[in-house]
Amino acid sequence: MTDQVEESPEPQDDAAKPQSMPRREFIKGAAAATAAVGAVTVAMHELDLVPSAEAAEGTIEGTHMADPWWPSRWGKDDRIGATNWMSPKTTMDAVGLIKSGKVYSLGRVYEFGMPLFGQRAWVLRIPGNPTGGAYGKNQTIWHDEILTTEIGQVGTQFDGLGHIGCRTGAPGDKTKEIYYNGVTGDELHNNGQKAGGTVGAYGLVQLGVENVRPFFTRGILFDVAGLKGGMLDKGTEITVADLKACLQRQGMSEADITPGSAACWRTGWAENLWMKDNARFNSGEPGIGIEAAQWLASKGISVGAADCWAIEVVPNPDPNVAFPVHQIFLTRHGIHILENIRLDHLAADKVYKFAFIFSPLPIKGGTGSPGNPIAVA
Ligand code: UVW
Repeated sequence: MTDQVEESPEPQDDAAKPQSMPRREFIKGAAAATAAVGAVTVAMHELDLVPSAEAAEGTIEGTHMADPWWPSRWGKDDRIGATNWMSPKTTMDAVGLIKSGKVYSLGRVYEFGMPLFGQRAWVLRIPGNPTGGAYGKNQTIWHDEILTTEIGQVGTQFDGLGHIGCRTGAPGDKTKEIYYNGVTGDELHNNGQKAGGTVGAYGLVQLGVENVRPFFTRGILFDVAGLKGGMLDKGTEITVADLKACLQRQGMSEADITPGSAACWRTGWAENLWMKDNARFNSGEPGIGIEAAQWLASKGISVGAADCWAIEVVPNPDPNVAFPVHQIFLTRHGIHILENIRLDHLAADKVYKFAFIFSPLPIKGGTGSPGNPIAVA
């Protein structure tokens, strides 16, 4: 690869790590470690997230967010992040991977009872039976649905660049909440027109998911569950060595991860626990950590995807940090995230390279998108 993405900075100061933090306390630990002042506990999840408070101006010392991540390599006005890697050339490269024409659905069914993060909800109702009609002599009747949900953040979900940022100042200071390419929380909600004022409630005015380009690109599967002989447990970090071992086991090399690729890793988490043991599913997960995220970012991937709810190891082995991979991908590098996908069928067929196709719903101002990505082998 000629045009490498700049590596992210070195991660944490190990000396600062509490040594015996219970796993379920990890995010509370993160808040305490940043000396949260007057932070309000919000029961968002079994893991009780606490918003952290204090940080250095513009960055967070001693973390993967220690140096500024803007302007983006694609210029200060860029709003589409790593989808910039995709081009007609990468599309044709993906077409070249189609050999059998077999199509695999990577999306999960959206339904009542699927595991959800925190207090998110899935409420689908059909008004009337039928909803309308009958119309005309031919007596046409129809059904509509009403859906109440966090439309981009439930089930199989694609994270847009407005989903995750980093608070680098005092709580409430929207000018110090920083997202991809230095966009501030103030700009995200009201374009900076009302700095410090009421935020707009009608969708993000920047970095909304409608900006995302459709994906038709090279897909790569890292079958980590296959490598390890079964489902990884929660809190198990997938390392760069693991990803390299997957490539070797699969007869591939690092050269297979070309700029614009969709990188997918299989942990076995959802295929064993989805709607079978939601409490365990939600209690944490295996996934990549900071090291692997930085390595994948250095390869120029456009999206990171996995068969678990956050794609990253939860709890993180460093109890001082919460969802660092989300920040490395979305906030630092503009790399999208795709959660809760199916990969078991690809692994069963030993399909490790494929055309990855997904067009996120262009929901204006949305933080993410549901949908059914496909792999064509
Ligand atoms: C958060 O929203 C914190 O996580 P996710 O993107 O996994 O839903």
